[in-house]
Amino acid sequence: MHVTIENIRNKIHRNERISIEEALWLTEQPIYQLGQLAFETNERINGNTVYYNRNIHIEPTNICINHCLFCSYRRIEGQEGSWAFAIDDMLEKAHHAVLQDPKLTEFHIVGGVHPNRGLSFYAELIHVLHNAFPHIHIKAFTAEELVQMCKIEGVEVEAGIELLQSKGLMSLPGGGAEIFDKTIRKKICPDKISGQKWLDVHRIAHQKGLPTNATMLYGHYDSMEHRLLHMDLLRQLQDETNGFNAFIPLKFKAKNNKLSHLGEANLLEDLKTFAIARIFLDNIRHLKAYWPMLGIDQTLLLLHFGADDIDGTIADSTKIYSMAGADKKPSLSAPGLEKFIRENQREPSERDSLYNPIPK
Ligand code: V47
Repeated sequence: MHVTIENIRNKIHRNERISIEEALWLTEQPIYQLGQLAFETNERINGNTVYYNRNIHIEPTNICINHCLFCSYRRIEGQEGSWAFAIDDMLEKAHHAVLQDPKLTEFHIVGGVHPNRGLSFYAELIHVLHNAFPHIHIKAFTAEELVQMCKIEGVEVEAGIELLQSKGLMSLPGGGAEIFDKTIRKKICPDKISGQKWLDVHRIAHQKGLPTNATMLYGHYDSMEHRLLHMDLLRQLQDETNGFNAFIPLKFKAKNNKLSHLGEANLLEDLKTFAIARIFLDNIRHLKAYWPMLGIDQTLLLLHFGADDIDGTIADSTKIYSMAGADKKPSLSAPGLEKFIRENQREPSERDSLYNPIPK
C-alpha cells in the first residue's frame, strides 16, 4: 500500500496500529503533520485533560556500583557529594513534605545501586513509610535496583517484589530501561541488566498486580529506528500484561557526564519523539512529559504533540536532572501547574498514581 498521512490517519481511526516502517515514514514528514496526528490521537484517548500529581522524590543514595556514561549523579562511597540516607532521615523528609503539602499523594523512590544495601534495608524503608503514611502511594525502585538488592541477599526477584509489596510497595517507576538496543546499551550503561531482563522484571511486577511505567533515554547514540524498536518491545509486553500506566521519553541531558561531548537532541527531535510515541504506542494510555527535566516551556509545547501528563509538584526533591544540567530547583505548586495547563487551553486534572482523578 502506498503510505500517505490520510491512510495512516484512517488506520488510527479504525484503531489499527501502525508498523515500525510506517512510524519511521511518519517521522520524516513535516512536523506539523506529525504533531497534528499525535494531538488527535491523544485527544481520542484522553480528551482535553492534562494530568499532574502531588509528589516528592526520595533518593536514598547516589552511591552506585554501575558506571553509566550518561549519569551525572553517581558517586562512590566516601566521595565528596555522595549521600546514603538512613531510614530515619528519609522518614523525616517525608514528614517535612507532608507538612508542606498535606494533600501529597505519592512518594517516588529511586536512587543509585548501593553496593551493600540489600532487600531487607529497602523493605524496612517501605514498611516505615507506609506505616507512617498509609494513604500515600509508594512508587519505588527501578528494575535495576530491584535486581541488585535481591542479588545481595540471594533472593529471586519475584520473591523480592512480593516482600516489598507486602510492606506497602504499590507500583514501580519506569527508570533503567534506557535504550533496549544491545550495542548502544553496552556502550552507555555496560553494567546494567539487559533490556530483556528489564522487561522480565516488569512482566513479573504486572503479574503480581503492580502497575509500572516505562521510560526511554533518547538523544545520545540512538536513532529514531532504535527508539521505535524500543517502543515495539514495550508495546508487545503491554499486549501481554496491560500493566504499563505511562510511557516517559527521557531526553538525555548532557552536563557533567561522560557523554557531554554528544550535546543534546534539538527541539524538533524532541517533538518528533513524543509525537511518534503517542501514535505508535496505541496500548499505553498516558504519555508523560516530565517537566523537571524538560523545563515547563517545553513541557507545555509537548502537550500539543501527544503528551497528556506532566508529572508532579516535586518540591525540589530530585537531583538526577539538575546535576545533568536541568532546572536547578524543580518545584511547582498544584495551583501553579494548573495555571500553566489552563493557559495552554487544556483542562488540568489532579490524579493519583493510578490516574484516578482526585476530587477538588
Ligand atoms: O533510568 C539519568 C535517566 C532515569 C540522565 O516512572 C537521565 O514516573 C537524561 O526513571 N539525562 C531515572 N536522563 C528517572 C526515571 C523517572 C523519572 C521521572 C518519572 C518516572 C516515572 C521515572 O533517569 C534513569 C535514566 O534513564 N537519566 N541520567 C541524564 N543525564
